[in-house]
Amino acid sequence: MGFPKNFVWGTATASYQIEGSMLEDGRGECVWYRFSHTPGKVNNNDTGDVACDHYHRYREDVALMAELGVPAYRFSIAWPRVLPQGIGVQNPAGLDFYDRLVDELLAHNIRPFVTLNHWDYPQALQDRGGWQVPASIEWFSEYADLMSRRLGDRVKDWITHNEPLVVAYVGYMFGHHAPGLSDRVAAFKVAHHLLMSHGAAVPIIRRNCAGAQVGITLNLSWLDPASDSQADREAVRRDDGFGNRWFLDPVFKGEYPADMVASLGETLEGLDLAEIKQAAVPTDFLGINYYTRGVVAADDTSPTKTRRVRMTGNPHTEMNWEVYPDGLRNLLVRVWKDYAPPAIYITENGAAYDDPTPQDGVVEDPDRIAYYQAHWKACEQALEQGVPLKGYFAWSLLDNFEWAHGYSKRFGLIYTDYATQQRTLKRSALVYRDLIARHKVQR
Ligand code: IFM
Repeated sequence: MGFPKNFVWGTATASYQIEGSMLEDGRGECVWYRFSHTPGKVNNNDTGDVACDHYHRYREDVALMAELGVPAYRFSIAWPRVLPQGIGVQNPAGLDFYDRLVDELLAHNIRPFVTLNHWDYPQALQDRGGWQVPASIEWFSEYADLMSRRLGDRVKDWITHNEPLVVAYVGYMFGHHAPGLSDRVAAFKVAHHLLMSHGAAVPIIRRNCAGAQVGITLNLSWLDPASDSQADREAVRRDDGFGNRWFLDPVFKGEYPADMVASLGETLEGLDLAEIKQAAVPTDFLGINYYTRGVVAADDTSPTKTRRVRMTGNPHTEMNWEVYPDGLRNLLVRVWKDYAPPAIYITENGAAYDDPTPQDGVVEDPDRIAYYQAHWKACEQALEQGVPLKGYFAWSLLDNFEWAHGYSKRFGLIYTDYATQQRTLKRSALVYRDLIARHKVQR
């Protein structure tokens, strides 16, 4: 395959999804702790209290990465583990944990990519208004300052936020994620402050960390119209505005998309939309999380509504997401042409399947292998078209806590037996190992 020799291959995780030890060693409560402990919010009332017990087993997990020859690892910091109240008093045990993790990675020649906000948000700050209030920008800046001072001598790759869309819309508009609100006005405030805080944090990280490469990760969709009708094509335009341009335009152009501002009207009341120019600080890369495409139709019940159409011709994963690798290539080319980021990383891509239990020391997962291979091909095609794609992170290293789905969805390259915490490589991990070995850079 035509990947450049310096292409960065990695795996990704997030703190709440794997660490466990929720209130151990001085860690403060996070919004997902509160949410998952509220009956009925998460499938099976699962919580992240133990998850993959990575807090205690990180050495084993790093050794597994090394065994697979994975040269990079994207993980996130649990903000309330290092600042239990979100700001102010630091937690030495939490800071030490991330020191040890980074050192362990470097000792195994694995390059750490740190995400500051992958939804593990301090409950103490939520109680003060959370991302809905402008002070949240200052709070995030303090946290970014602390972590980049602490780790900046060893960590050079930084991601401010993971998927601000999901925090804002799924957490505050649809209520399926923490904090579980159904408030459209709040959702756009949250998106605004997340984007603004990205703009505030980037120069802080640069100041503290010589040679830092800083970016943001967005979950972006490739959208196709359900038919060739004008109504369906306009529906695509609206969904693109809502899900893609609402986040891309601020980061790369310093403005919100005018068509969306007009159609959202009063929903945006109270926001100083012009200040969003501060979100457009130069970033070194854009992280893109891609899983599936959307097929969009106009909704006959309202001129502004859209609906998603389930395509029956292609396979679907356990998340009921269509397997559509062409969407990844199309999306990469589109984002590059419309926004010209200096570099792009796929910071997440992968698939959940109903895996069998381990047999003879391995888990056979042919559907996941097919998914990955098709998406690697799409990356290769994007590279051939000139997209500055610098790396790819498989989601996820381990089966883990899949948010409102609890432990029912397995995304891992490595199978987690939650009762025993035994890890078993899936066949897809071995296929990924072989792909990486074929492209290995001698360091
Ligand atoms: O597990 C999540 C991850 O935390 C964020 N991106 C999507 C993944 C799969 O749903």
